[in-house]
Amino acid sequence: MLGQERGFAPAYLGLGSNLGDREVNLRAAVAILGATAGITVEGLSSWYETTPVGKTDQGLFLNGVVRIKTTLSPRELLQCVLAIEQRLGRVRRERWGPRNIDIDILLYDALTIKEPDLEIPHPRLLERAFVLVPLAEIAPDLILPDGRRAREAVRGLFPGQEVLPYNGCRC
Ligand code: X6L
Ligand code: MG
Ligand code: MG
Repeated sequence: MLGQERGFAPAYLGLGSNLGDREVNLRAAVAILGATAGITVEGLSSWYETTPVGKTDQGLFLNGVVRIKTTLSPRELLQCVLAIEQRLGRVRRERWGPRNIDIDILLYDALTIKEPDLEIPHPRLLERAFVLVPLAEIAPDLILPDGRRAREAVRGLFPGQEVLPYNGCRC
């Protein structure tokens, strides 16, 4: 391939919601991603109900991970996920506070980017059970930034961070 041309790059996105109908919010984000030019959804984890990390006095999250292939550059992909958050009505109130939808770029091919508003791989990927568990579900052999496979990274993880399979709302 020549010059800037990249073809389809694999990327992994983390999804999270702890406001409103969490499952509807996550599904809407996946649907919009799949309908976006330059993005193909290749895989989707189960949903996991997870205890909040960082700011702990808020509702339980639903988290999941989606695998895409994309012709968008990392920066175009960032613009795209921010636009999807906007379209789904995300309002940024306090830092680390409750949100109806959060879409984070976890990995983009083998790229490393360190810019103020865009860090890939996601800088806290390896510390977050709510990201690693769904990632390991859909990509157990994926090599992480520390050289381990995803399936290795989830073992013996953070006793404090609960990540439970979500079987749907029974109300
Ligand atoms: C010390 C200080 C240790 C801060 C950890 C961790 C901060 C995670 C922010 C931290 C710290 C975050 C989600 C969440 C958030 C989510 C669950 C964040 C940003 N997003 N908890 N907390 N799922 N379970 O998607 O990730 S806020
Ligand atoms: Mg996040
Ligand atoms: Mg985010």
